[in-house]
Amino acid sequence: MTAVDLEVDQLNSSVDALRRSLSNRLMYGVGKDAVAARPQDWLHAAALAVRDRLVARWMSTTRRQYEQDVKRVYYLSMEFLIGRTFTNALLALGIYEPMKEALAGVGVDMEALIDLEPDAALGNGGLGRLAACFLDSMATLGVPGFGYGIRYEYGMFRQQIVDGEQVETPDYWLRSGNPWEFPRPEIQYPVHFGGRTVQRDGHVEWVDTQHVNATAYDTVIPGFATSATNTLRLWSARAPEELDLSAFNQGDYQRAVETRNASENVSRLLYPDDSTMAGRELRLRQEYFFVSATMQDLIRRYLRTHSTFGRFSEKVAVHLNDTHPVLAIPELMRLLVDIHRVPWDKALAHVQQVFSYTNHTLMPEALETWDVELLSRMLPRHLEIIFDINAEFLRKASEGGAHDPEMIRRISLVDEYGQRRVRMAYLAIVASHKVNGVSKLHSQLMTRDIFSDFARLFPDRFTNVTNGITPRRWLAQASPSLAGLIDDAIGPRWRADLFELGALRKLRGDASFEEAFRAAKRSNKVRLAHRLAHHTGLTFDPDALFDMQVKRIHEYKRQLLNVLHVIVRYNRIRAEPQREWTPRVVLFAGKAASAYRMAKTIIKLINDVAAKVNHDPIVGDRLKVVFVPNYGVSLAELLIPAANLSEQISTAGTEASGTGNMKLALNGALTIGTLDGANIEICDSVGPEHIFIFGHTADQVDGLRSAGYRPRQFYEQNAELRMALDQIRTGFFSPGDPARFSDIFHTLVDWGDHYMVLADFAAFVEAQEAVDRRFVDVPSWTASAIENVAGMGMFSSDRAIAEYARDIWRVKPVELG
Ligand code: 26V
Repeated sequence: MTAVDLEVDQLNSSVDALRRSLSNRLMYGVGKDAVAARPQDWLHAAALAVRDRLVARWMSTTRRQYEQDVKRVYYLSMEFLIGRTFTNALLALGIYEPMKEALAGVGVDMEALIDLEPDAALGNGGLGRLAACFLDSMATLGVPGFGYGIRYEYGMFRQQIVDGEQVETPDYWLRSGNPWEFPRPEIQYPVHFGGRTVQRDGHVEWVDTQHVNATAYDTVIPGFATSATNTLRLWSARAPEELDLSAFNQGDYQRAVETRNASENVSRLLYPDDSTMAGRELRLRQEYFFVSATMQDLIRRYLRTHSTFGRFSEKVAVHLNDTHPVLAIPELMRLLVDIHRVPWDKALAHVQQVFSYTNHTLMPEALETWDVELLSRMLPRHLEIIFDINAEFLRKASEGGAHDPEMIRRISLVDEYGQRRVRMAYLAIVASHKVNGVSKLHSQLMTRDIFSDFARLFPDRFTNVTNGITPRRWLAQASPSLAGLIDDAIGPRWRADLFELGALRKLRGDASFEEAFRAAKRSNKVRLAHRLAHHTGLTFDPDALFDMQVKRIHEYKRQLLNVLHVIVRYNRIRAEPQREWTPRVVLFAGKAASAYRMAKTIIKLINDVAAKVNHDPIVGDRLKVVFVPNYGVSLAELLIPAANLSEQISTAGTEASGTGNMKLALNGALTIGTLDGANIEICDSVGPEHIFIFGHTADQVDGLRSAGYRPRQFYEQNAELRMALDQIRTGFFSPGDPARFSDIFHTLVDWGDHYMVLADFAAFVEAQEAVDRRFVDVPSWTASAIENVAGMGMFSSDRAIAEYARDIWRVKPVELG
């Protein structure tokens, strides 16, 4: 490597310079003449022109980090739900308008191009989107952070609705190439599987393995209004050159190629299930694949500037986004002890100082455990290391007073009841210095319930960092109308300091601001109504209340509670069509895990109810129900700014935080919600008079459950509820197949109603009536909507990342000078 300074063109971002870049990139980057260029080609050229402008910043940030020998954060996540990059990058660089003009100058409409970009949908839901918001905030704050994950060829499936049912189609998002990534074929690490361990000269060797290579693809993550950038490095599997040469030499060319393909399957697809721990072998391979490459890469980077591991924990922080990357712990131990010959005790001390872990769910069925037998076949050395960590942990725990054998069995990293399994969350806790939940309530419940033994053993280890969202994507980008209005009112600084939104409170009672606020909101509703009209054939009154529940379909999120209210409202309108009704459009969107039967039945029910309601002439514009297909980041950017009401109605104690709740409130929707997850903190921030809270609290849920919950009593005692449930049971919404929804009925009425839908039903309907009354009081609703926006300061992911940086990672921003 030589160290001369490159003589490169300094790229400015005037309209003229951008227009030249567009032409250059179309011709030299895409290889097309203007006469032959399709819109796709222009998008590609425009993306390259933008990327060029990020690269200079990227190089200089990386140099600075290197010169200052900064502590780096490695954010390990199986999922990064990035969405589109084009607009985001334009806004970060402050060149949205000049680029629009430059494109217009070559005869291209930028708005049309924007919609051609496929989403990078490398995640299921909240956990993956949180990782993407965190990357944005780390870059914006100048925190030297690297995202590490998998470059799935197939992201989250596309959802179509056919006859009211979810149909999944593969999402081959790389079809037209990905202009944002830099392939790094020279950065490649072998990742081994299988084999056995042997002792040699007092050291363990892992031998007779098979391996696949992990190769790096880098994406620049720009910070907003700063020249700081970070890197997202995603690994892709490549079969080693020599793989199955033996078959090749025997003339079996096809088998050789097939074996190569099979070994590359490890980075083929994102598992689209965020509800159950499915326990698939390929999933475990994925988890090990990406953490092994990542640990090798970070050690290489550390050793470029250090000759011993003495300062390892001063320079490295590794964050585990849930347990999916937990194998990074035994992998780092293996690399330190077996390869770099660091003594076990020192290595374990390093590991405990560098690792931290975020838990994202209390649901037992989503907590990862892996079969010991499977681990012993796939990763025998790692299993030994886990056993050794466990033995040491249990020895210390019993020295510290945990003598009770029942307690030892409970806290063991290995579940010995039945088939032996490794409890990945326990491994994460034992080997990390900090463990956090994602909202105040979640962090409390985590230490009170699922991790209570560990919270007693390591009280200082547990903490809370309430989630946040990036205001750049979720307000500036998603709602230019509202963002522009806020700029006019209080200036543009809220983008980098969301607490600035508090200044909107000064405009309380300012009639012209309130009027403009309503107009901005209305324009977003019109924008959405246009798109929906296009593919539903229905028309929507933009002055109706837009009521939204947009999130994964899960029983605990209680889309069923929402549907029951819709049915009751429908019955009421039919019973008294002459009464004044507050017109509503109830929107649902979300994907169901492909194997989650009940979630899929819920989608079908929503669509059957929608068909009935929307075509009932008595109802007219007073109630419309829509299931918008294929929820994802880009659709969320269209839906959320158009919402008046945000449905956050999970059973208290089940939603770890929620982040959709924050996105909707930031866009001026009022929340109807339970005291669950971050709803509680949203209520504290905006004030109880600006939110509709209903239902059992987490403690009351526990109380009801232990007192013996009898859902049938609610069914029997509430006539409207009974009518709605009977309509579901008897085929009122599915006359061609009357038994279609009988399982829904029985789940709620006879089989225990685990998520206590019926227990919260009456309170929910009452809260919805309060919503109706408020909405028609236009000044009062507007004032509350503005209070919601004004109160969202603390829900910026910048605040969350600042807390992680200070309390958990102990890193400082890079100095850009
Ligand atoms: C779970 C699982 C289970 C095992 C294997 C595959 C897999 C993949 C994804 C998940 C995700 C479940 C955890 C999750 O997304 N939690 C959500 O995290 C958000 C960010 O902290 C939070 O706002 C949501 O409340 C929480 O449900």
